[in-house]
Amino acid sequence: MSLPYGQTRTRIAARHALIAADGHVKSNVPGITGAATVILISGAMGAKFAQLLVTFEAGGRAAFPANDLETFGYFESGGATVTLDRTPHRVAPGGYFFAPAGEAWTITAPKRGTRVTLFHKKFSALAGAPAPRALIGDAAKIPGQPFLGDPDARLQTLLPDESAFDLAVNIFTYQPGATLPFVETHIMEHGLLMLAGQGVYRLEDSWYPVTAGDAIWMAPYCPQWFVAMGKQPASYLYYKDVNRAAI
Ligand code: UGY
Ligand code: MN
Repeated sequence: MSLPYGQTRTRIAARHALIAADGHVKSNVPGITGAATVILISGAMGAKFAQLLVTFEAGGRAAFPANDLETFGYFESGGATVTLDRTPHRVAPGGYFFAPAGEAWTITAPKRGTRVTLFHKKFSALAGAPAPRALIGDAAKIPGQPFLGDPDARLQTLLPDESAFDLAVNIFTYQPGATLPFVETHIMEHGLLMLAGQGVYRLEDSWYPVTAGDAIWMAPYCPQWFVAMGKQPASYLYYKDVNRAAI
């Protein structure tokens, strides 16, 4: 359904943002060719990480050199070859990869229309902990665990729960009517992409109808709550910084 002339659901506040697909504008990003790339969340907004949505054409490519950024990539649709640690892996929808800081990676031979979300973060090392390792995974192989005992709100944890990792990326799936059990307020920052369904997201003192394709930024300590609504389950992919000291 198209929006009335001159309107958008997008809202950019100081400590949270909702970015609806109707306002997307492409950026040229060094290292990515043959793709439409939208930088949904970035330092320009006040975030300490970046969230990019990349839609590849056939023949598109992403090639990132080794640097101090770590990258998590999630394939929402299509498929492509991810080369990590000089090893190629064919990745299908639901597939994901993690490239630690200091490791080059590429995405090549994408099917036309392949949609990938990339999270980039400057790695924060932890004294005494090993550096996190590269990995390739498939969300379909990660069981959804009931969140705080609720079987209608299930969490898939895509990265290992180890102190080596300074970020987590999860998929949260809610049956219609299921909710986050309380309004969370926490130091961790979030970047989120609605993958399916719809609901209402509370961010600070605002309540937003949200739907598949919407992206959300939550600054540290942004009070947050969600209820899934409609006839289908709602699910979202989200980033979180974890496992590091407060100061
Ligand atoms: O992991 C989380 O903090 C998660 N429960 N937050 C959220 O879904 N907004
Ligand atoms: Mn949270």
